[in-house]
Amino acid sequence: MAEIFENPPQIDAGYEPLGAAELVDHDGRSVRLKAGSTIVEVSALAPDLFRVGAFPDGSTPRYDSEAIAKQEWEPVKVSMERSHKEITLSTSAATAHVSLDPLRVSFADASGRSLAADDEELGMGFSRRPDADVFTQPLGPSPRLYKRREEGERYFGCGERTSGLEKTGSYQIFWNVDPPLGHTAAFNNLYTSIPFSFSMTSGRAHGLLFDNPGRVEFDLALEDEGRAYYGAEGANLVYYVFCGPTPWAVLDRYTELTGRTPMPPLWSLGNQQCRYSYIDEDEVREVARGFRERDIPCDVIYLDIHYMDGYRVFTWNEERFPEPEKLMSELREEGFRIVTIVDPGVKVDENYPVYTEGRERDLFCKTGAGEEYHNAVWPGICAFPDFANAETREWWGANHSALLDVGVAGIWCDMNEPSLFIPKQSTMPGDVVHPGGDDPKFHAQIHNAYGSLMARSVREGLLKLRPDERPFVITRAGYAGLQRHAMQWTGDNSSWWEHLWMSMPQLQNLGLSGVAWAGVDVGGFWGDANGELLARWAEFGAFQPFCRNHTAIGTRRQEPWAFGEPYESAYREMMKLRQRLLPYLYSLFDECHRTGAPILRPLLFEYPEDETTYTADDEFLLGDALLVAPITRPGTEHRHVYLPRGCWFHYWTGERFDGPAHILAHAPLGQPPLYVKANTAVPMAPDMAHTGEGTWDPLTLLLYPTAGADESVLYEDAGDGFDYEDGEYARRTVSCEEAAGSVTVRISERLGSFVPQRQELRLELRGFGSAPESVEVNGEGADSSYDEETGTVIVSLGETESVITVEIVR
Ligand code: MIG
Repeated sequence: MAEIFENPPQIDAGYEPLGAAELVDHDGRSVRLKAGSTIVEVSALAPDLFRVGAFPDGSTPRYDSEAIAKQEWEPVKVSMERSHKEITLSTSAATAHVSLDPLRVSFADASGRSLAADDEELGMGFSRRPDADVFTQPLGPSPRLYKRREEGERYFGCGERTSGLEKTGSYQIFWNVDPPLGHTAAFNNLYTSIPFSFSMTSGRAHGLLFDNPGRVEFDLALEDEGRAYYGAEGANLVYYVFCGPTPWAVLDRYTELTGRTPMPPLWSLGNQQCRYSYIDEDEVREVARGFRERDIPCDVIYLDIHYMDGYRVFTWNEERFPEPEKLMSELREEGFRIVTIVDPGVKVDENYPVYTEGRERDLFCKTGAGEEYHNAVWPGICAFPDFANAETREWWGANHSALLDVGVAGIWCDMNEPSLFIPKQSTMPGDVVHPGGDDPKFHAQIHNAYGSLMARSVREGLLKLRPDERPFVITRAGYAGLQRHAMQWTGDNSSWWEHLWMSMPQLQNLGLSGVAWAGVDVGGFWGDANGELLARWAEFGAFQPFCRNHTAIGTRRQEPWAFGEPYESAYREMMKLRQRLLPYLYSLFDECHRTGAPILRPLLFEYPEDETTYTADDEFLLGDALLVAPITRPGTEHRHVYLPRGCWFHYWTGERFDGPAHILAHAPLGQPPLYVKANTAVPMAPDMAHTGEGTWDPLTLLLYPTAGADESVLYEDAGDGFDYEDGEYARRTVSCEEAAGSVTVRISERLGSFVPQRQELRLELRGFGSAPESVEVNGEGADSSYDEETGTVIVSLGETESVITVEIVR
């Protein structure tokens, strides 16, 4: 694995930038040029989205890719201008400048700001030196792209990474591996590769997706170099530029191109518990009982590899799990669902139908000599499905009936980099062949897509097996666009304080790279946690889009109660808070599903004009209403918190802060620094042991009114199934405005045909110094109360579909 530690020289001897070009063709959105033997196409796909493709063998442009969900774009109004030196393509929002001699491409947004401009000298082109030292087969000319770093440009994104939020000046490798234990800053690539750089330049955002599922490298521009490098080993050069200028606009367009996060089943947002492994039925029952007896919310328990018969996928170990169906239906009564792990390796075993069928139908990867490719993983010698083949994906998906038929609720895709045992923690050699039906490829050409293709096959399979349920698929490996198929967890972190901190930049950069539905193992996987670390981790984990506690074989127990008090109580309170926040979290998933906006988001996403946020990677926003700043050091109850502009209220004490401000927060165990933005309603459910225990009745809208105005959105639907796609949802906007001591809360009419089953909608208005003078609902006297001790006004409302206006005079 030595190559992941070495940064190869940026400009290799075989590199030749493209020279002079001439126009050969154009249509309503594209120009096609020829530079030497290379065909280059520049297209406006949408007003703020351009695509550039360069095809060195002069072939017809091709853009099919596992990353791309949308190939056909609506017509876009483009005006083309042409001189002997330059062609420009202008939309209502941006311009592509194509200068012809030499061929260089640059972009500008509507304000004229230059972005993603080719480096004058190095531009784009191909290196014709075969990279024979990395792969045994030459992959043809290697694409290289050099972009100017604009003054003040800072880089983020890049998907799942180690280290901090900002990536400026770093060298990023995109090559999916099962990395060595530690996940330290000494290397940056992990299990998933998203070759997408997200830039901020003086408050304005843009992005660049370098679409190549083979090995990709970025050099994100040291200041003195003034340029960024994007390169791959072989294949055509294809990239997309998202002109922004807001972070919202970049993510919206990026996820329109690469696909949006599907709506999750509500149960999968509940607390989840895992261990490698809960070894048999008794242990699973005992863990489930542990949650209910201790009143700690939990919805899901995982079965890791020991549930299988000799690690054969799609089988059950009859000694450990003699009656899986009974187990799962009993657990279901208690509000637990079971998710099982599935690895890609299929044991080579003549008496194992999954293997013999895959072999007979020719669905496995091959060696260059045409033999079935074998390597060792948990089951021993295995064959590996060729997920690039649609027939394989269908077959693999259908095999999940063995799990779903007995009641498994979701599927956990592991080891899908793929990770192999020979040599230890290696991956497939680049010259393994994916026959791919009739489109054979070397593994090196599609390596980073293997995990996504597996996840895709599982999602599609689950949709066929249970068409009325939203699939729950969790994956370790993937490529750009993986959010369409699965949610991502960040693999084998360690029970270290450093990894508790790193979870934040990791999830924030994933969110900036389209993967909003993600989470890290709470408590850490490798090594032993301790009570304080585990409880502090829960204080962070409760706010993740995905909240699962997991730990490795041979480590100390890590269930919430493993270390006794006071840690157990702190863990309980955090999971109760998460459970109560589900209406808020679910509303954020709806927003993400429609717009690509991250759920757990960096401050810069909301406050791009504030450059202090660019390095604030030990705190984050959940939606726009909650700011969380977890404690990530042992033995400390205080930390620095940066609050951006606006007015913030400390959730536990009600103390008010006016940002921008640097403050010292006090955070005793069980009370992580959590701030609520003024005038932004946070919808909250009642206490429940699991998501299915009851309806959200009453639904509380938590609000801290203050002079000014803001609003938020409440989204509800059945929590599973697809009726929401036919309008069966309920969406309303809650605005809150205060002027001259008078607070107006307006709950808009309910959009959509879903009718929430509840009696009461409750306003909880905090931060009152004394009982309000008057409270009126729709102009009439209201059912309200005031709690002197907490300064809280409670207004009880009925659930109606029409507008509700509440007026409170302080
Ligand atoms: O070689 O299935 O990241 O979560 O518990 C280790 C056993 C394989 C790696 C996963 C981890 C899982 C473990 N797996």
